[in-house]
This record gives sequence, structure tokens and C-alpha cells, in this order.
Amino acid sequence: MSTRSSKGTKFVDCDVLIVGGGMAGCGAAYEARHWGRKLKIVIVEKAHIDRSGAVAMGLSAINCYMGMRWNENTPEDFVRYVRNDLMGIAREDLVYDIARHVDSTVHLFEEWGLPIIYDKQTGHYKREGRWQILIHGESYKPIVAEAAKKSASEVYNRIMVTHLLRDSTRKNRIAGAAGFDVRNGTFYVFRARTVIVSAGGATHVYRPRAVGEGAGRTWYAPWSTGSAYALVIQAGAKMTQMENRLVVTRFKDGYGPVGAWFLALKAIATNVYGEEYERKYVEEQRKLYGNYVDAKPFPTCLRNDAMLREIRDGRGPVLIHTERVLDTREKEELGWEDFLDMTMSQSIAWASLNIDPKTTPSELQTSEPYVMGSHATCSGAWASGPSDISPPGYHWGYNRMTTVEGLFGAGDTVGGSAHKFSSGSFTEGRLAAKAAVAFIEDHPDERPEVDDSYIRSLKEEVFKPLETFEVRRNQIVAGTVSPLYIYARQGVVRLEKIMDEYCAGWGQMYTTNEYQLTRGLELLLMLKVDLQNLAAEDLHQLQRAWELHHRVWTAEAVVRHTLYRKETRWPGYYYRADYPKLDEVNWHVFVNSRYDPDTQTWTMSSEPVHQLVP
Ligand code: SFD
Ligand code: AMP
Repeated sequence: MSTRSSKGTKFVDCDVLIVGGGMAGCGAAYEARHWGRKLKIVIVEKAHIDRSGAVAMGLSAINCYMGMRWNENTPEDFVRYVRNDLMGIAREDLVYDIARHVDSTVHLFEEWGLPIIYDKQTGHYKREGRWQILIHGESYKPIVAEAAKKSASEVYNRIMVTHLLRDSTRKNRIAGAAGFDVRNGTFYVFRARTVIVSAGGATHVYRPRAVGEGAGRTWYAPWSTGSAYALVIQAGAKMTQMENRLVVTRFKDGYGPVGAWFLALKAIATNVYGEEYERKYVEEQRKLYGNYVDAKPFPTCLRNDAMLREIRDGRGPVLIHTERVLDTREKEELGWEDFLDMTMSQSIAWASLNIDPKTTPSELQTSEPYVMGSHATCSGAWASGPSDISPPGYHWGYNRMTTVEGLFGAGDTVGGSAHKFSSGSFTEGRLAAKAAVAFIEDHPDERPEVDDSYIRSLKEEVFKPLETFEVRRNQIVAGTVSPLYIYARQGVVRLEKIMDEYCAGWGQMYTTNEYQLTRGLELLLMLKVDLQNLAAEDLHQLQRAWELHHRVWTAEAVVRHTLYRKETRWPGYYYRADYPKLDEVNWHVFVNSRYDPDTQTWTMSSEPVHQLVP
């Protein structure tokens, strides 16, 4: 190995390893310490835990709060909401489990110093909508991280985890994780008795609306790179709902979220002729997608669908009438703070485009697809549910354990249960950690077994892009063009093009068919071959290279799932043009997949959807 890649190797042994110190990871550390007072709990985070993950910039609302102490909602109400919003398909055991615990999480946040806004008249938290409460959330992440730092035995910042470690003696048992320090290139091997993956969702799998110099601007964090999915897939965990990618309606160009505007400020959206369009297509939608059109609130994907119909018919852009609702100082402040706390780019877009929201409506636009398990979609690992409520098939011993023994997930990592948001993700981290501690107590003598030869070959693989650059750089044709290698940036652009054009990106109005998906999969597999020739000129580019690997694994799962589900279940997220209807008879099921790391083959299956709440 060259001098560039031959930095030292550090070994860390621990009981609970948390991969990703975002919302779910912080929740996991906090709860693991509560139940496992003497355990060694380690967080490994690729950025810095104080400002990492989707909440790095702050948030202006907590979107999952029941309000049970004021009898505002019950967990059953929440399950019905999530089920309807997901067009009938939800792991109700997982959703219920979050709902019954999430309020206690929010109360902890308040105790730790997060300013939550109160309604002066009721004395309750001020509601944005039925499930959402308003916060002054610029410092949300550092506040939550402080509790996690106090709970963890050690926090390793700036270490990107590239691989999970499988136990060398017990098949299907996790043994830890490996990665590298993005600042000094040290190779890290974490040997762990249990691993909780909480590494967030995925952006830049699809071509973003913002390109060129604006490419870093996406709604979900550009540093959410699909690690959660790639890591657990390659460890052999079963996945679910990877086809259920998220398309969100956002303020154009700045990607400002719409929730506060629709729910708290009661803004309306119209087509360019001033016509309200949201319910205009209900009867046509009913013919295609059934009685889900009667759900209240109107499902997120159907709202997107109505908007896309307007745009397809040339009545776009759709406009949100901010100018009709900012009639008091208080409302104006709420509107600006919504973006300044959470999506500053939107305020900057307004300023730079000469838009004053008090006088001018703003254009709305549907985003590029993201892969997530915590917003209005639920891609991720197929996880065991809680023993008291999960029916057979949904429960195999430990809450939030994947199908790999000792490997748990939380937040965006876990599939089947949408609408967790920040508070639900933290809560799910807590649930996973409690179960991980129980797993350790039930297996007191099990220690991870990892072969030295496995570690050596992994290290070589991780640093290979640096080696490739060093050895082949003299043969550059011009600029960044080389016949012998590709850079991460070139690879990500190629990935985004494939996914946009073949797997229902915005460039195809979110539409695809079997031919396109089959061809898209072929192109992805060719890209995977070329990834063997990724080159990185420094550690920053090495991180980009591994982020690309993770995005490509995520994309492959998305394509395979989309190919398998022969219906259009979530119009507005994507359309299977060859199966344009929702098919309740054959496809009211979860679509699951498993990649077998030993044979390197994928198996697709479907699992029943059990309705638990009437
Ligand atoms: O309105 C590795 N979200 C909102 N949630 C709310 O509750 N209220 C809102 O107002 C929200 N809005 C919103 C939201 C997100 C964003 C980006 C915007 C607006 C602009 C959603 C929540 O933020 C989201 O649901 C949770 O954060 C999900 O939690 P989690 O833990 O699953 O993901 P994370 O927080 O991103 O953390 C992941 C961590 O993993 C690290 N990581 N570490 C080591 N090795 C690797 N290979 C790694 N890969 C990733 C990351 O650095 C990160 O720390 S609204 O628009 O919906
Ligand atoms: P967003 O700002 O789009 O991320 O949404 C924040 C929260 O508000 C999420 O819980 C959304 O499901 C919800 N939401 C946003 N817009 C609407 C709407 N028009 N009707 C009902 N719920 C909405």
C-alpha cells in the first residue's frame, strides 16, 4: 500500500456501538445509558455530533407529538393517520410504539432547554397542526447532542463508517463496524456486541432540481448519503418499502418546507389562474386509487398528484399565497422564523429573487425523490416490533432488531413506520437501545469475533481510491478526465442521471415502467463495476467516494423494489405507467428484499400488512 493509505489502525471494543449521532443516535445513547449503566456505549459520527444530520441547521417544529397529557390525541389516532397517509400500508406495531412513547421524548427536550412555544390561551404547546408543535429550534441539535455526549462512554467524531463487520464464526451475527477518520486517515475497527445503525436517509440518489453551482441545495440534508441502507443491506438485513421514496412539495429553489404555511398560517395554493386545485381531481383519483381519497387529511402523495396534474396540463406553476396570510406582525414573524430556524436558503432565495412574501405569492415545486424512513414515507430495514403488540411475523425477539442478530436500527434506518420526524426518530433510538441492552444481558458470554485477514482486506478496500489516484494520475487526458479512473463527483452525476431517467425522477414526471426499470438496473450494475475504479485525491474525496458507494447500493434497492411492486400505490411519489392503478387485491402488502452477502444475490418477497388498530 502507498504511504497515503497506510495510516495506522485503531481498535475500539464496546458493548453498544451507535453508527450515526443524529436524532435517533442521540436517543439511542441516552436510553442505552439508562438501562446499561456499566456498559461501554460508543457513538461514531462522520461529522460532529453537535451539528450533524438532518437537524444540523435547526428545525422550526416538532412534527410528531401526541399531547396525551392534555388529551389531545391517542396513539390509535396517530396509527390511523399514518396508515391513511401511506395509502393503507404501515407497520402499525412500530407506529403505535413510537406514538405511545414520543411525548416523553419531547418533554425531555424541553427539560434540556429546547424552547417550545406555548399557546397563551390553552396553556398547551402551541400547535402548528394536529401532530405538529412549534419550537424556536435553531439550537435543537446541540441541545439534544449534549444529552447524548453525557450518556456515551466515547464519541468518535469525523469517522465515516464504510462497512459493518459480520462475525467470523456465527453466520448472520453482527460484530461491529469499520471506517476511517476523514481528517487524518486513521482506519478504525469497532468491535461491538450490538450495533445500532442510525445513519439517516439519502439525498443525491436522484438528480436534484438544483444543479451546477446550486447542486448542494436539496431539501433533505445533502450529507444524508444512504449509509444506513447500504450498511445494513450488505450485512444481509432484510429491507422493506425501498420503492416508497419521498417527493415533497417545497418552495421553489430554496426548498422551504410548507407545513407551517399550510397548517399554522392556513395559506392556500392555487394554479396560475387562481383556482384551488387540491380536491379538483378526487373522482378521477378515486377510480385509480380507491377510497383513500376520502382520508382526512388528504394523503400527502395525493396532494402531490393533484399538483402534478395541474402542471402537466399547463396551469402551473402552483402558487402559495403567502401574501394573503401575513396580515399581522406575529404571523409575519412566524413565517420568517420558520425558514430562518430550519431552511435559511429559502429566506436567501426570497431576498435574492426580490420576493417579499407579504406582497408576492411564491412558486411551489415538487422535489427530487429522497429515500427516507422518517417523513411521509417509510423506506428502511425490516425490523422486529415490540413483544406486547406485534403479531407473528413482525416480532423475532428484540424491538427494532433487523433480521441480522445483534443489529438494530432507528430513525430513517427503519422501514414501515412513517411520520416519526425528529422526535419519533429520537424515540425509536431509545426503543432500539433498550432492546440492545436486553440483548447483551441475554447473551452474556458472546463476544464479537473478527478475523485479522478480514480487517486487512477491508482496510485495503477502503483506501483503494487513494491508491488508484496515486498510481494512475499521470495518465490524465485533460483536467479531470482520465481513461483509468472516475471521481466521486462524476459517479454521482451518472447515478443521478440513471435514477432520474429510468426510475421515475422529476425529469420523467416521476413515471416509469418495466422496460425502463430493467434497463436502469443494468446501467446501475455497470456503474457498480466502474466504482472499482474510483479515485480520490485526498481524504475528503475518499469520503465522497464511500458516500457514492452507499448511494448506489441504496439506488439498487430502490430500483429492485420498484420493479417488483406491480401497481401504482403512491401516485405523486411515483407512477408505474404499465400498472397505473392501485391494486388492493394483489399488492396490499409490504415489498421486502434481502441481499445475501455470501452468494451476492437478491431475493424479493412480500409480507402481509396486519391492521391492528380498527
Ligand atoms: O418540516 C454517519 N425534519 C423535520 N422533523 C421535525 O420533527 N420537524 C420539522 O420541522 C422537520 N422538517 C425538516 C426535517 C429535516 C430537514 C432536513 C428539514 C426540515 C430541512 C426531519 C427530521 O430531521 C428527521 O426525520 C430526523 O432527523 C431523522 O433522524 P435520523 O437520526 O434517522 O437521521 P439524522 O438526524 O440525519 O442523523 C443521521 C446521522 O448519521 C450520520 N452519518 N455517521 C457515521 N458514518 C456514516 N457512514 C454516516 N452516515 C451518516 C450523520 O452525520 C448524522 O449525524 S420538515 O420539513 O419536515
Ligand atoms: P412539511 O413542512 O411539508 O415537511 O410538513 C410538515 C408537517 O406538516 C408534516 O407532518 C406534514 O405531513 C404536514 N403537512 C404539510 N402540509 C400539509 C397539508 N397541506 N395538510 C396536512 N398536513 C400537512
